[in-house]
Amino acid sequence: NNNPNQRLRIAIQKSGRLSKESQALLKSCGMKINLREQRLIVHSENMPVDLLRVRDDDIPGLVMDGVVDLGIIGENVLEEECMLRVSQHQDTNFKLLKRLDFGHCRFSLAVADEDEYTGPQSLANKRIATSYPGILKRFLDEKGVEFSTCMLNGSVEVAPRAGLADAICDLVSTGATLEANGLKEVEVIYRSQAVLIQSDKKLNSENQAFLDKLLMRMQGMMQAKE
Ligand code: PRT
Ligand code: ZN
Repeated sequence: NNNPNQRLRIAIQKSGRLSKESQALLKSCGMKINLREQRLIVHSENMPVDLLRVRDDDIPGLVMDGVVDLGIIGENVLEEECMLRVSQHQDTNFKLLKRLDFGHCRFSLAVADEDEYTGPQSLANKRIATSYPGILKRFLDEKGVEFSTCMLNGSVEVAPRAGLADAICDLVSTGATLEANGLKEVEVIYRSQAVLIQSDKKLNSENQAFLDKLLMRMQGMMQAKE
């Protein structure tokens, strides 16, 4: 264990679509955190917790490797990391503690408005731009559709117009981005929301007791919101 002070470590997205609500959730449980500073690690002032603020893509691996105890992450990123690790024969151990009911989105295939789409077979031998190639490949493999990918970590929605790909597979919430780019959603292949995950590494008894309390408070907060 390379955690000398034995405080509970929680990884959250530093800035992006999950960060505000991740912070709000912890604060609603009574955790005092000073997030004005742009630091990687923030120590809670009133609880035995250190927050690690990182890119969302790093969170599943940090939890699976036991570098942090807990993480708040979108299921799509978690699933993609699991698939990558399985393919590389690495550990994928973690516990799903809670679905958090924010960060809802769907991971969908989309094609140009004018393109004909009658089912996954319409994508045979096409090139598909995406940031999550593992989930996409699993879906099209199951359908027996051969395709190639164009890996993009941003601007996926402009790929067809730019001539980089024939179709895209991207996260959608309102659908406004697809519409603005002349694309239509033709297949939802995965539904995602933010989740709280825990490393398989055993916690010391104080941290375990503290985590139990935190989870009770979270449960209470989430029920109150309903
Ligand atoms: O910098 P870092 O790597 O941490 O962040 P990121 O840019 O990789 O991720 P970020 O902050 O964009 O998203 C984090 C997580 O939020 C995602 O992994 C999802 O689990 C969740 N989420 C929920 C979304 C959306 N909704 C969403 N709409 N992630 C991205 N989008 C994007 C989408 O890619 C597209 O560009 O929003 C656009 C579509 O939105 P609509 O409303 O126009 O349909
Ligand atoms: Zn990311």
